[in-house]
Amino acid sequence: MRFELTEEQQQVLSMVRSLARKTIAPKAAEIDEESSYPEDNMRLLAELGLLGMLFPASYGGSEAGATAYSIALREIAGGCASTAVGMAVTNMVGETIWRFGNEEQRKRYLPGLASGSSGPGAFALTEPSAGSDAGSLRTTAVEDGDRYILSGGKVFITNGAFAGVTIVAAVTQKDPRKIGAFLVEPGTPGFSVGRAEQKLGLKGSNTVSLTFDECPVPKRNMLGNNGDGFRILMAALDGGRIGIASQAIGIANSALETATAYAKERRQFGQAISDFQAIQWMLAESATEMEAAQLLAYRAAWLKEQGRPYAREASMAKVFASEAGNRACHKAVQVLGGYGYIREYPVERHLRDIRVTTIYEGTSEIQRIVISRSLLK
Ligand code: COS
Repeated sequence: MRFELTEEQQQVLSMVRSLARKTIAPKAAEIDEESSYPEDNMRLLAELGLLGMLFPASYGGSEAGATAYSIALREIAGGCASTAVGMAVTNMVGETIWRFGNEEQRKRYLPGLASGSSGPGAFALTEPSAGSDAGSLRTTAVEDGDRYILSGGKVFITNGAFAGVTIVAAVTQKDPRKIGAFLVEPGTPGFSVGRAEQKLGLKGSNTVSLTFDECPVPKRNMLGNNGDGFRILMAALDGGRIGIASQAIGIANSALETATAYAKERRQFGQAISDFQAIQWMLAESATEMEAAQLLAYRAAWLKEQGRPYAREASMAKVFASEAGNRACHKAVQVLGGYGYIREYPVERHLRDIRVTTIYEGTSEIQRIVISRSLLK
């Protein structure tokens, strides 16, 4: 067993950490304050090959592997979590098209996603009445000659207003479990985007509802075969969950770093507050939990890279990293006291940004279902 990054992974770490700290982090407070989509950051990520990390160079990607991707996402999240979400969904969509798409679909969509020229990717599964119960979709796709007619609506779709391609799940047959995954382009008749949601955190990420009003999608835009959709989307979410774990680790590490520096500077009762055991324990607990989260995320990413089953490990990494990360951000605010609660320091943003990591791409409760099913089957 070797607890070491490869030379390439180390290079990704140095490059992305420096980008995140020097260029991305300084703009994060403004992006949050103005709830503005981080277009410049996304352009930078594209230039550095960070939007197509999970598919080959022949389609414009950088094929860096799941571990390097997890490292890059973690570092970007530590700088600006809103930017990291846009990056995560674009990579997940690209990987899904690469894994399940045919040659024509790969050529049509992957170069634009990686270079940013087509806009980011979006992943439209969730509906008003189908969240955790992803199999209860109501959006339908009815066969009509050489196309499907999509009708229905999606909610909470990241990147939705800017996406160059959106993977849309819809029921294609009488059996509601028979789901198709469609590649839908902006401008398709009947496809419209709702207004951006006002969120607690991740304010710079774009979250919208999508409506499909008799929207014709060519048959050639279906990923895989009719009925494969649920499996494809669940497989995409397995990888996405390593991404959310990495994102939570990045946010929490940043909060811990701020709390540690603050504790050494802040003096009360004639000494630095870092001399008090109460503060030391909070820092120690957060550091220990985030280290454990990191090991879980690395292991899930490693299994994925080996082509071995990793759904359970991805869920373990996601549930642990997001819950421990929330605890770490909560403690960071506590260490900073009143200064943790105001915008002068970034920890209040970290606390708001990390909150959703126990919710999206499968709640903590869903992760526990996935883990326990794999134990009990
Ligand atoms: N990879 C591949 N296939 C999978 C899979 C996975 N990770 N998980 C399930 N499947 C397949 C199953 O093998 C099954 O196929 P068969 O019918 O051929 O046996 C099919 O999908 C249905 O699976 P299952 O019966 O387990 O589905 P359930 O409705 O019981 O739900 C959960 C499974 C709860 C795990 C799923 O609905 C889920 O992950 N929900 C959360 C959704 C989510 O993360 N939403 C966030 C959206 S993005 S913000």
